[in-house]
Amino acid sequence: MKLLILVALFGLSLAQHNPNLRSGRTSIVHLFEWRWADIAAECERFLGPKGFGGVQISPPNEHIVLNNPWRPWWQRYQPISYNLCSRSGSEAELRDMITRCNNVGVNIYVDAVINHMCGSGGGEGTHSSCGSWFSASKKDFPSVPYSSWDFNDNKCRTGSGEIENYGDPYQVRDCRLVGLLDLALEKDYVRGKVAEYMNKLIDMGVAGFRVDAVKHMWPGDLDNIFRRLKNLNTKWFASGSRPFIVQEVIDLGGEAISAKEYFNLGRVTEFKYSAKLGTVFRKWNGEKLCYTKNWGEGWGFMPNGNALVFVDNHDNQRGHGAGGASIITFWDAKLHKMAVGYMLAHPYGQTRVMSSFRWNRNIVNGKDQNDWMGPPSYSDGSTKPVPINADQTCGDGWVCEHRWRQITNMVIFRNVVNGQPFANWWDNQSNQVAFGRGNRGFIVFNNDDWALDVTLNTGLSGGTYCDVISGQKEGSRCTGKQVNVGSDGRAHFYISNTEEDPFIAIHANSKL
Ligand code: QV4
Ligand code: CA
Repeated sequence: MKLLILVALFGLSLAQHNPNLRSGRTSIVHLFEWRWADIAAECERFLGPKGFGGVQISPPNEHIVLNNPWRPWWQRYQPISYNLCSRSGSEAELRDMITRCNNVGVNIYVDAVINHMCGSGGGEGTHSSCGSWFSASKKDFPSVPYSSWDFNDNKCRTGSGEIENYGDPYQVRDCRLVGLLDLALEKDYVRGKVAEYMNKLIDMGVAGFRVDAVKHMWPGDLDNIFRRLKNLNTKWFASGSRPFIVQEVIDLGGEAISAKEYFNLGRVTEFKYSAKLGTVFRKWNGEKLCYTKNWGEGWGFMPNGNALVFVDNHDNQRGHGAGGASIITFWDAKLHKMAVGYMLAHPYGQTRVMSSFRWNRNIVNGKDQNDWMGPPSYSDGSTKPVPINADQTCGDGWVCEHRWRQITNMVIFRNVVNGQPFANWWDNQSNQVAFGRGNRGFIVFNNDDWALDVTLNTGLSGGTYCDVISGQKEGSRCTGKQVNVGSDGRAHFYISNTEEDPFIAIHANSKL
């Protein structure tokens, strides 16, 4: 009996590591600050057909609306209630998006902000995305409802009520993160309200959650909440499917709280991956691409089955949350394409691609003065739609990295090589490396300051392949480079270091 219970509990926790991706799809894209109507259209016209597995959306719940600074992106990380009207749209639009994305095989993952409500200095009134009245000073949020009893202030022991020392796990969990009113998640009532919110989304058809600020919540409280979650909606998912859980824990080492405290509850964001990949591609601190032969657990990253990996995220791309100068974003387009290509070719982790908006970046003494700027919007503060140009890129300040040919084609590459082992590694003891995935795909990088000119064993069957970086296969021809693989699996590669994209990728489905 005891054994049975153990097996059941273990099974439950492992299930929450599964992103529930459908039909050979492997990657998630974060459509940061997109409107629900645009995501629905993007699922149908692009993400579904191109093999994307899912979308991480911005927080869908009611949030504070701020004037100073003007409508910052981070106002959505200050909940006012669990009503589903936000800067991205109404509840009806959210429901329509979830349905339409599910119908084309694309999952929706919700960014769940459950550690706190708005900042203590958030004022009083109806400056909220659904117009609900609230009072930050009285800790009164009648639309949930939460009252002052539902917050942690008595539990927090610091003089300021703020987290003052990240070396003290009690402060980190029980005090306010940058002034944000900290919820008492030990209370059955609060747990119930949070679970009710998440279960409503599960019933609407979402596949899981990116849970915000997990370091600031006790694993035991989260365990209790996650156990209250329903199985996924059987209209789209196999019966008994558990919601996927990605926990945001920034653990670069050296803090009191480590990522592994949360491993049994779901996956965890691996921030070391983002920081290290940046240093490697930038060749900082003596790093070289050849040192990534044992990339993954060999670099001290968490176990493969626990990791959610990314090149950059919405915080570190603008210097928030463990954002260092090494992080590679769309602002460094050439390096970004290579780093994302590397991530998508490599078997380690569940991959997430960032899709950003442009802002007026203005770095003074290492700090971006405009790191607060929200998405492209009209003068009334409402978010602009995402227009699609004739060449399939996006307009109006939407970067759409996921639509860059090199990145889209690597999302497809990852689907094609899914389940294949890491194979046929080669390096020049510097920044030229190559590796394959079984007999299904092969990729070659030149991040040195000289040309790459070498014949390599690709592991692929003989034939002519289209490089999916410089172009792709269209009908019976390649729009970019061609690679001839001999019957012995060997192929010659030449990549000039001055090329716009100094890497080549070929796979089973890009064969002529
Ligand atoms: C200010 C002062 C405080 C003061 C407070 C008083 O700085 O010292 O106590 O006023 O009210 C914004 C402002 C911040 C302000 C706060 C409260 O930037 O200056 O405090 O609001 O009004 C995002 C942004 C934050 C933003 C927050 C809420 O990054 O700048 O704060 O949203 O709007 C740690 C965590 C990690 C976190 C990361 C950024 O361990 O969990 O920092 N990452 C997640 C999200 C992130 C989000 C939050 C957590 C909070 O990914 O986007 O923060 O939900 O590493
Ligand atoms: Ca907390």
